[in-house]
Amino acid sequence: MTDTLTALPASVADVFETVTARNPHEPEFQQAVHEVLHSIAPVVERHPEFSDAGIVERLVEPERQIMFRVPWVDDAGQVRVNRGYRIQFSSVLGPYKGGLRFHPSVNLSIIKFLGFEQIFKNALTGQGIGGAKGGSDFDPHGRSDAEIMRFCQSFMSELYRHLGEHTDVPAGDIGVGGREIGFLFGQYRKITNRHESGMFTGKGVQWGGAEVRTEATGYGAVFFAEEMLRVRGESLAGKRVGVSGSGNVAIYAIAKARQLGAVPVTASDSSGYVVDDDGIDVDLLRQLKEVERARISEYAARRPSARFVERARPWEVAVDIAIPAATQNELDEDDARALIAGGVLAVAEGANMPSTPGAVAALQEASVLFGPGKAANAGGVATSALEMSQNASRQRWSFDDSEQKLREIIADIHGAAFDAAGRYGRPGDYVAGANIAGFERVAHAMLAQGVI
Ligand code: NDP
Ligand code: 2IT
Repeated sequence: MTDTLTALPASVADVFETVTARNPHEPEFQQAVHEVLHSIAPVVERHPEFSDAGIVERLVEPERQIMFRVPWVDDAGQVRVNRGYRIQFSSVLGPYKGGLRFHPSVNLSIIKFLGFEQIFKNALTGQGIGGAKGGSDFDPHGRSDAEIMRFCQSFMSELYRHLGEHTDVPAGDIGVGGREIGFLFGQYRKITNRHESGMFTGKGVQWGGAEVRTEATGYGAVFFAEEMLRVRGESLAGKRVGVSGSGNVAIYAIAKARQLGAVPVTASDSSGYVVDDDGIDVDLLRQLKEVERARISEYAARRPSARFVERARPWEVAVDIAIPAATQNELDEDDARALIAGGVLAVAEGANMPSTPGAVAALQEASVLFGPGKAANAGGVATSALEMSQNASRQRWSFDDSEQKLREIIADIHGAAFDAAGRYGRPGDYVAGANIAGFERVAHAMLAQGVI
């Protein structure tokens, strides 16, 4: 966490005090909870029945937390041990649903912040899915396919007992893409002796995966930006777009921005960023990142119009629209001020919690349209839910139909967030609106289902 958190209204301050006391070494989790509590305080004040039923107190405590050993053998024959996690946060609206992240920075705080965010994001999709997240501190970078397979098999050998199409349905996240999902799904199938397609989403389209799931998060973030711009009578055509990251979300945000007539000019990874005023070449980026698993500097080495800036973040490049799509807290207040100075109109978060609280405040004060991750990147999990329903009914939808459905879902989420912000006297504040709209759905369901 890079900023100090502001004081909260009395209606939610006690809950936050309990959260910090009970989870003292979890800054990212505290940051995510703080933002939601700040937004929903007026809702809690308007609904005394929520307080009577302990809705918020229950919501900030995961239903179940699973941590486990993941032993595996590397190519040199050495035994390695990682730690695995699955935080099953809320199942009030449906089976637990949320991705798995493999990255060396993974710890309990990171997985809990992601699982907490997922509750409200999934509620916003309106598709009957609960909130969860999991992963491991395993680093896939530089590992052979055989090592990745052995790790995934070991990870699933423990996690399988907690999963199932009606219980808990994982998907990808940082470090977990098509290759990892294949190995994880295969091991689940082997152990359980069931071809239970709907127990994992993001599967290959040849073996139960849905069209557009791969593209959905990035496409959805661009659609969300388009929706916000429309409110101001603007469009994407001709706009310069700054994207961070060069993984699943970033690649397909760049691709959709180009298709809609914008000019995506940056991409990055943990080593630095590239800027390409001719517009990022999507085919080259996909070849480098999806096939060769190369570093981003290689893009500039192969593309004359691009240059590589080492150990820096792309927010110093002037753009009209910014789409952070790498990781949490990657856009701080100084970055926000640089974007504002460069004339940014809108920020749509492709990643989860990429903007620090100070950055969000600076952008909103400058009247920059700000789409928070739980609304702007919900297209991924929404399309996961479409995959689950196709698996359950043994249907296959076309790419075009699926993309059209994604567009409609994003428009609905934008509408729900916009409307909730207006109802609570915060017009245009999509952070408040998304938190309130998601919370309302969860809180009413919790009230109806009793103290469990
Ligand atoms: P990928 O693993 O495909 O790509 C991650 C990208 O972000 C890589 O370019 C990576 O660079 C960079 N990155 C990761 N960690 C860091 C870091 N600590 N510092 C700098 N760069 C970093 O992941 P995704 O594209 O799937 O996920 C990106 C974000 O989007 C995450 O916040 C994720 O939670 C969120 N998200 C993903 C969804 C999905 O469907 N995949 C859905 C909704 C949100 P490097 O290779 O150098 O590490
Ligand atoms: O953060 C997210 O929403 C994801 N990583 C996708 C979750 C999912 O189950 O598709």
